[in-house]
Amino acid sequence: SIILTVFGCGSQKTVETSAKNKAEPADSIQERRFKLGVGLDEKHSEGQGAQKFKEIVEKNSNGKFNVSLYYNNQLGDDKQTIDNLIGGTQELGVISTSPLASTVKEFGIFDFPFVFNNEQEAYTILDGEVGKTLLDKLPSHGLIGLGYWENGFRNLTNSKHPVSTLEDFKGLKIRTMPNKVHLDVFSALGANPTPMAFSEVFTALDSKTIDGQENPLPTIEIHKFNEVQPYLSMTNHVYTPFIFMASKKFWDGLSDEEKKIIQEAVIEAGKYQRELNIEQNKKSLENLKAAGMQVNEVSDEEKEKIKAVIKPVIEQHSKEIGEDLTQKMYAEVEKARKK
Ligand code: TK8
Repeated sequence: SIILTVFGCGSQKTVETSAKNKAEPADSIQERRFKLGVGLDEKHSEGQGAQKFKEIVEKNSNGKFNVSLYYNNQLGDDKQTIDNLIGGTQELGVISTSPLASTVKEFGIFDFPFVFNNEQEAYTILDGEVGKTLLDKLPSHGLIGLGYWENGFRNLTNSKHPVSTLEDFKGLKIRTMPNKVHLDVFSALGANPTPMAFSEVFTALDSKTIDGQENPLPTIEIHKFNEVQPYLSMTNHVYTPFIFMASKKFWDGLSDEEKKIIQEAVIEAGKYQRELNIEQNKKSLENLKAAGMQVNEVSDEEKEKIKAVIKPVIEQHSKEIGEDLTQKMYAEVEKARKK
């Protein structure tokens, strides 16, 4: 940027102009290399979305930006990613919103079970006012929220028995994400929840340290959980968003034009990622069945029992997070349903 020396009021001040005031706009895109880390495999829609992001950003910066992609938590698990971004050792990352709730508690509203009936409802809330309110809470923590991608509706797998009733949860040692709402929900169901980083789950399942885990179908298939988990229960108990974040330390050093290129690519690649994820979700169910997993549905009647048991847990968390925000989310879901 340009340093101007301003004379006035008898004092001499130095003013730094922002890049957008510069005479040559082309100069506001500099040659940059940055890292984007994602938790899941290259084959998963998250990995594919990251590739799409790289393509768009490199093209729209006329080749000035160079994005290095890291899959499978190579730069660290979700919690580590948050620290890396805050510290500025990693520029960009995609994680589930759930582990972010220990940094910004309001993200916990997306861990409330059975809020959304389908992906479209989730998009309305995430891309609307509620989603934006939450993104706006990140900069004061050294993070920039650029948009929501999709992890998706979670289903339960385990090695003991089919889970089709409330009773069936009792005593199951289930890995949860590091997140208070998830922990309390599975405790209320009578399970024995163990929070654990995603990268440790396969080994823990394989060695029977834990009985089960819950994740969207594409993760269960692509990360081969079916090889160590015979039972899949279609609980669809909660929708987990992915959040695409930047390090504030990195972001603050970018020109407006550079920020725009990255921001727009997050949204465009996100559209692609969400569509692909819905396709992968459908295909994964067929593939998991074909691979021999025993799949069962959970009846609406049992789901009502489950909801009743976890109701006090959600009420407690709503109070801690803030009733205004939770009420707003429910109101927006109702509005989306009426459309
Ligand atoms: C991957 C995680 C994963 C999440 C989990 O980094 O931890 O189970 O569902 O997708 O974000």
